[in-house]
Amino acid sequence: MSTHSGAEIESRGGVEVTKDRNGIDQVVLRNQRGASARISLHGGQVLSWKTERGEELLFTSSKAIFTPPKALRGGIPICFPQFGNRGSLEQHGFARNKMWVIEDNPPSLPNFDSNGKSYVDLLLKPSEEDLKLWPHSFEFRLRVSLAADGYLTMISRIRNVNSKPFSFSFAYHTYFSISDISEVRVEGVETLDYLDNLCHKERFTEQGDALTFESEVDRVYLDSSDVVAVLDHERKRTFMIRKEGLPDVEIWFDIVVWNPWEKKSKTMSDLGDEEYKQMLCVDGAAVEKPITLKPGEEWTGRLDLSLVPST
Ligand code: TA6
Repeated sequence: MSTHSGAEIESRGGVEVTKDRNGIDQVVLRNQRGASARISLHGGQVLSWKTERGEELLFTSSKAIFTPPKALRGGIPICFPQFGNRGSLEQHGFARNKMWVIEDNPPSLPNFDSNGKSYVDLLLKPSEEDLKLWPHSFEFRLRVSLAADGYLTMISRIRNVNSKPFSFSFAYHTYFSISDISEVRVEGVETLDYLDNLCHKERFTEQGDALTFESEVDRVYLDSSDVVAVLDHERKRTFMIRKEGLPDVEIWFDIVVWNPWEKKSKTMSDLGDEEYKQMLCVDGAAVEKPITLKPGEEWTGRLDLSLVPST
């Protein structure tokens, strides 16, 4: 893995490479006010996103398994080349279980303003083993950045290098840390159709004003607006989730909402029995309409997460 020189790290403001308990590289981004984000090269997974007061905004299970190749339960696992369970690939694809590298001299991204942002560019390419599983030559560049105001941005650029056309589904599988599932509601999915994973992906239309939680929820909301809010009444704060997709904006529009609730939590060895109360997954995703890339084509999926005070 290539790393940046100390001077270059300093010049980019607040990017540091450390190691976790297994000796796997992690990148810590800091902004000038003390907010931070921590990304593991295992899976390109954001493990932590903290406010300038050091508050952790992402959920990590107390029973998380920190040994590869299993993805750690929490943070923001990258689900690619599939979200869900289909064919020979493991659930949610292999990208979150692979080692990524830090990319040197990244090609400049369009409209990327680095004022006050610290960032890292990670790269995943298929190994020979991966190509046996999924015979498509791709390059997946992930830029994670932390802005001066604490916004966390993830930009995924997936290119079909020279393979025949391929299709993929995708998700930023985001585990938000919440006070209690009974105190939370999701706004921005009202009146949308959704596929209910608890009813064999049957299609329903959401009624009512905001989504609240009284039991297990596992839904893919379709063609969502590009802003969704997760309001935590107890903590008087709201997570804002903004998505943008290029070139075909309408593809990058699904929102996955998942809480396993009590019964399913008890079946999950890497989640505490009661921890479903402190987590909620609200994922920017492209699930219903997989993305197809011809040779040389590239798809960009951007996600901006921010935290705003709310009553
Ligand atoms: O819809 C979200 C979901 O597919 C749920 O069905 C549940 O399986 C969750 O993802 C977690 O999946 P994972 O493979 O991370 O345990």
